[in-house]
Amino acid sequence: MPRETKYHGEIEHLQVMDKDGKIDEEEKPAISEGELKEMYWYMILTRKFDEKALKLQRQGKLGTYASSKGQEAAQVGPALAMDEKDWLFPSFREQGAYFVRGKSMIEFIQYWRGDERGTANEDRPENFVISVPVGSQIPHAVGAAWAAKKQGDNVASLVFFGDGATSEGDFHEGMNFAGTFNIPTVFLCQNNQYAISMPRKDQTGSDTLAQKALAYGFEGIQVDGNDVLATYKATKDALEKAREENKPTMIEAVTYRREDHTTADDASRYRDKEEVERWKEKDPIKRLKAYMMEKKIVEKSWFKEKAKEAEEKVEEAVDKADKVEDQDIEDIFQHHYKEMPEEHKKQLEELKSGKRGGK
Ligand SMILES: Cc1ncc(C[n+]2csc(CCOP(=O)(O)OP(=O)(O)O)c2C)c(N)n1
Repeated sequence: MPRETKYHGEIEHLQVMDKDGKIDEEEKPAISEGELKEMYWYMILTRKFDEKALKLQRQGKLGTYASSKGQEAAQVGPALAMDEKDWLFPSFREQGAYFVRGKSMIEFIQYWRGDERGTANEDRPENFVISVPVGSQIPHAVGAAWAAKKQGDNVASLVFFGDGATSEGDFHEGMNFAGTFNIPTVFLCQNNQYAISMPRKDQTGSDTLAQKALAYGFEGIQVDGNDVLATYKATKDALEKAREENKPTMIEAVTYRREDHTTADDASRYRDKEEVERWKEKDPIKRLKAYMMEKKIVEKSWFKEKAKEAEEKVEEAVDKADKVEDQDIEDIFQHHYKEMPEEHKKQLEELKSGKRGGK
């Protein structure tokens, strides 16, 4: 006799807006025209930043960079659904979410130039630092939400990670803890179809990634990750449930990484152009534009103006980042230990004396 489970193995797939911008009115979240404009603005800003960052990297003016092209809706929608005091735990590809949360582009450029001051978040600790180790931010997000719950703060944490991270122990530990102890965390998996060169189908035998939540005793939902209304709605609902009922949720945002994994990668070696072209058709920015045009929310010229404004903002940030003074060499040794170990002191002295290079 098969044992009945709570979810009967079914995973909901939410789409509010199709690839042509047509809306399912029943699923549409309560959202104002101003909020729609905000969504568009952050998506176009993220796209323009991305384009510029790739150029800077090619010119040798930025270190490695992980593009978010095509994933803007999967980042901007959830970030806009958050309350100011909710905790954000990004990985390394969430510029869209960061910009919504007020992270400056200047700091972001600094970070990708290897300047750790770019991660400074003393003024907004709820915007956690970038996590490059895959999945390590997941237990952090659960821990922060657990602490918040114990303190009686009515906040939730939201953690971004990729499809590849679902194979990491940290993912399973975080999910298990959240399910067991009713932790208010929203697990937002951007399934962008690849973990560097590894396609999603080779990552796991599960039909969906969202269904992994069921094994941990909480809800998993799949959304069209290129539909900003769907990502917004699913995240808003999940965050409310987290804050009000202390229940975690996993959201799988199905999307596509249109560029290389990072600037150190060449995706043409493992996927064909046709696939990339197919996903281009589902562009998240194009579809929101189509919807806004159809509903006559703005004039056609508005989109051009916003694109131009975004380009100007990005250029301005690059100019300012170029003028930031180099960091002090001692900064390399900060934040590791409360007290600097002898070996580090020795290395610092050597650096200062020029024996090891540096300034
Ligand atoms: C613990 C760990 N293992 C391996 C790596 C090398 N690495 C960097 S990104 C990446 C793939 C991540 O794929 P995914 O989680 O799907 O996120 P995406 O890059 O697609 O956004 C790997 C294996 C790493 N940074 N950390």
